[in-house]
Formats: sequence, C-alpha cells, structure tokens
Amino acid sequence: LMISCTPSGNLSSEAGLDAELYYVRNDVVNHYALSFNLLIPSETNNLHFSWHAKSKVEYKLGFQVDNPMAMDMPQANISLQGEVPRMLSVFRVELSCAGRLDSEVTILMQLNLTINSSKNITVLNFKRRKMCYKKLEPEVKSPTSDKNSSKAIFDPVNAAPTTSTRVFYISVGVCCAVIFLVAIILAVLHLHSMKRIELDDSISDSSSSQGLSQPSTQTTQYLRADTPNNATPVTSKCYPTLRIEKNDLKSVTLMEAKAKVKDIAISRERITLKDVLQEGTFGRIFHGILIEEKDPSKEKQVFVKTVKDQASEVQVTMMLTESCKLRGLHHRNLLPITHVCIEEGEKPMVLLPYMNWGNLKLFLRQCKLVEANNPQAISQQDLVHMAIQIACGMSYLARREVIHKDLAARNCVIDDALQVKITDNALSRDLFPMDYHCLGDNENRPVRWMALESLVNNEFSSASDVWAFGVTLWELMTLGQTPYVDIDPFEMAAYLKDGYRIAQPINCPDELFAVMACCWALDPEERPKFQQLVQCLTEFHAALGAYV
Ligand SMILES: *[C@@H]1O[C@H](CO)[C@@H](O)[C@H](O)[C@H]1NC(C)=O
Ligand SMILES: *[C@@H]1O[C@H](CO)[C@@H](O)[C@H](O)[C@H]1NC(C)=O
Ligand SMILES: *[C@@H]1O[C@H](CO)[C@@H](O)[C@H](O)[C@H]1NC(C)=O
Ligand SMILES: CC(=O)N[C@H]1CO[C@H](CO)[C@@H](O)[C@@H]1O
Repeated sequence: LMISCTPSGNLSSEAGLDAELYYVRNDVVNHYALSFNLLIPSETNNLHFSWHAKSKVEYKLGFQVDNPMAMDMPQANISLQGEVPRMLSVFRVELSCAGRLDSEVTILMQLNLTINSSKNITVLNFKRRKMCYKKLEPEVKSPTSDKNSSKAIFDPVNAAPTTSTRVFYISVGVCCAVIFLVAIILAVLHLHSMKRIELDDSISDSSSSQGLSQPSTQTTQYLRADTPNNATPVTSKCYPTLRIEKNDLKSVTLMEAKAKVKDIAISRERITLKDVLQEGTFGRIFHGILIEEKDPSKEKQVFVKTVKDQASEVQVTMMLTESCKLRGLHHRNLLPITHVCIEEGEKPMVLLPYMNWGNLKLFLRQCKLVEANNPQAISQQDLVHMAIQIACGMSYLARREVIHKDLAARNCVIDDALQVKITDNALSRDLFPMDYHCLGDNENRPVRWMALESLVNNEFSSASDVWAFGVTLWELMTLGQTPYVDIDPFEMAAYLKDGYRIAQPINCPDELFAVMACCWALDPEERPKFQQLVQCLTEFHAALGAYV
C-alpha cells in the first residue's frame, strides 16, 4: 500500500520542485508525515493524492473543516467508500473557500482503511491549513493562474450541482476582468499619448506610466490590480500612489527592506492566524499564535500585520520599513517588532507581541460608546495613568535620540491591565486614513498631530514629538475624538501660526489642559521635556487619587 501527496498540493509533475510526501509506503504508516499540519497557499484549490495497493484494501473517506463559514466541505473526485486501486492513481480533493469571512481553516481528511476485510481498521488523519479570505470581488485569479483547477471546475462530466453556480460566477468574474483590463489598457494608452505630447520623452515616460497602472510586476497579480478596490489609489492625487511613497521611503527597494529584517525572519509554519482585528484597503492586522521554536508545545499570542493581494510592492516595502522604527528597543511602554515572515510566495508578515485590548484609539472610542450608559466605565485617573505611561516610553525614546514622528493614540496599544505601549506606525495610514492628509506635496502626513516647524519646514525633533504627545493627551481626555476636526488640513499651519489650538475638552481639569497647552508652544525650546511631563502628570495623578 502506498499513499502520497506533495506538500503544496500540486501535482508533482507540474510543480517539479516539491518532493512527494509519503504517508504510507510499503504498508508502513509514516506517522511523522501525518503529524504535519501543512499550510497550503491560499491560491491552491486542489490537493492531489497518489495511491495504490498491492492487495485488497477497502477505504472510507471523510472530511472535517473547523470553520464551515469560511470553507465549504471539501469534495473528492472519488467515491467516499470503495477499494484502493491496484494501479497507481491520482485523486483530487477540492478545497474551496466560501468567501464569507477571513479566517485560517484547518481541514481534516480521514481515511479509514481495512486490509483484507479484517476487522482491523487503520485510521489515517491528514491535516492541512489554508487561509480563506472574504470575497470582495469576483474570483478572477484561480481560472487564470491555475489552469488545472479551472479545468476541474469547468469539467461538465464531473460538475456537481454546486459547481454550476460557481461556473456562472466565475464566468461573470472573467467578463468583468476582461472589461476592466480593456478599460485600463485604454486608459494607459491615453495617458501615454498625453504624456508624449507633454514630455516628448517616450522612454522614461512609458516606464513611469506603467508603474502607475501596474504596481506589481507579477502578471498573475495584474488582473487583481485592476479591480475597483485598486482603482481609487490610481486616480487619487494622494497616498497611496507610487511616487509619494517612494519619496517617503527614500527609494528603499523591497529587496533592501527584506534584507534588513532577515535576521528576525521566521518560518510561516510557526504562525497560525486567527481573527482579523483591523482591516484597511490593503493592510490587515490579525490576532495570531506563534509557536516557540525550541518547544513547539508552547505558544505565544501575537499581532500579525500583513497586506492583502492588491497591495503594491511599495506598500509592502513601507510596511516593513516603518515596522522597524522601534526595533531593538526595550522598555515596558514600547512595543517593537519581534519577528517577520518573508517567505517566497507568501504575503510578508510583521509580528509584535499581543496586547489583548488592542489599538488604543479604537479602545478609547469603545469607552466613549460604553460611557453613554455607564459614566464610570473608565476614570480620569485611568486616563492620566495611560498618559504617564506614554510619556515614560517617549522619555526613553528621547534619551536614545529616537524621534517617533507619528505619536498618536492610533499608534499605541493597551491590555486589560490598562498597560499602554507605544508602537510603530506601520499600516496606520491605511487603517486610519482620516488621520492623514497630504498638503499638495504628495506626502501623506499626520497633519493634525504635527508641530508647526514639522508642517512648515519638515523639521522633526523630540520637541515635535512633545507636541504630538499634547495632542495624544487631548485624544485620551476626549476618548478618541479627532483633533482640529473642523479645520481644513491646508489651513492648519496658518491656524497654528495665528495662535489657535484645540479647545479644552469638557470635563478636562484646567491643570491638565495647561499641560497640553505647554506642549503646543510655538517655540520648540519652550515645550516641556518628556521627563518633566512624566513628573508633572504623576503629581497630578496622585492629586486625583487624593480627591477620590
Ligand atoms: C473512521 O473510523 C473512526 C473510528 O473507527 C470513526 O470514528 C470515523 O467516523 C471513521 N471515518 C470515516 C470517514 O468513516
Ligand atoms: C481525479 O482527478 C485527478 C486529477 O485531477 C485525475 O487524475 C483522476 O483521474 C480523477 N479521478 C477520477 C476517479 O475521476
Ligand atoms: C491490527 O493492526 C495492528 C497494526 O497494524 C496490529 O498490531 C494488531 O495486532 C492488529 N489487530 C488485529 C486484531 O488484527
Ligand atoms: C497545464 C497543466 O498544468 N496541466 C496539468 C493538469 O493536470 C494533468 C493531470 O490531471 C497534467 O497531466 C497536466 O500536465
């Protein structure tokens, strides 16, 4: 008896690189192979198993998925009960995501074997994991990128009732894709002709306009890039178009960004993704589980920052670069990157230690909702305690001469002990688009958190971080409101120059507002240092305790 499968699920003949994984060979069960819980790439929809038996072996086949909402029950193209063929044969198991939610799904295939009609049953459990995503657009990719799986789906002989509806959706998807493709090609041609007239420089022109319409160099992603989701960045003047971010990154390439994090790279096998915590246009934060390298029975909870299919190379580069802002720093109020996963063919992932109440801004907003019914949900003293922790973390950064440049509640996280940690701003532009603006200079910046000298002269220092701390303190006291919400971002500099600042929040004590106002002194020299802020807030915190 022999049963084998390639780890990625592809047929070995087409993959070439994948070694065949033998589960049963010469009647011996390979329990080691069966213990693997292999991850299959999200674009792989079929597993192919090879098998044959020298004598009479009967089998029963069954499937289980742990999340039926995310994945339909797998379908095999052999009957669920029968005899193992005597000739070497291949059977296929179709794993299709339901497209209803984002989740990692564990699939169990159970094969019960009875040799020579004895009473002795051998139970083989094959485990696989696959990441399923909510379907936002018609499935375009699988029929084009994976010819074999599309053949299977379109095969009229094997077509089950459910596959006929899928055929319909896929046809619609293909039609949409073709229409989009034609539209994009026309647009690109139009752009070309316009630019030629303007620049009369066809060589550099063709490369730049190609870059705009096709952020990814891989042809398989091309169709995806044309979907409506991605159309907005192309037309919008602001982030996330290509050129702006290049500026931001000072032209770091993806290769360079990956090389910088090689030493903290880990294998994808060690990461299990659970719920999506936050989601933007191209980025996502998952709650994940990381298996310890030395002791696989030990697990650690992590945040996993990653990108979706439609993210461009520049967006990926930016996520990796920005994630490294606090790398290597150790302080109880800082949350630096711990690992990355940059395996070929997988979306890069950035791992940070988990904090169970998540993003501070979202947490504050949640408190605001709760506060309507329960005014004592979170006390002023708690909020001041959070501010002290942020000031402590920032004081450490200032001593190490690290300038954060984007301190805000959205770039902090919190846990159930009300412990607050400052983290980097990777993906924040995508997850909190309302907090970033570009002022015609193609750079997307947290305008409402920026000191005047940063806005006007692009000057950043610990003193400009102090300004942002003042705004963050205001965010805490207002439970996550947007500062300067009525001011046009273009007017911010003029408004600040004229001496206007955000108003004192209702219920915010004068002493506390005085602390914020000091942080917004026009002259950077006049602003308090973080060490002074820690001291002053600690005294205020103690005084609040005395009143209660
Ligand atoms: C295989 O056998 C086990 C135990 O005998 C049983 O619980 C399970 O349902 C069987 N699976 C299939 C697919 O028949
Ligand atoms: C099942 O599918 C595989 C691969 O697609 C094919 O080689 C095999 O002949 C099929 N088996 C049956 C019984 O249809
Ligand atoms: C069943 O199979 C196992 C191993 O294949 C063997 O150790 C055991 O003796 C068998 N039992 C019977 C009743 O045949
Ligand atoms: C294009 C391609 O990869 N075709 C393969 C599809 O699967 C069959 C077996 O079912 C192979 O023989 C083909 O080479």
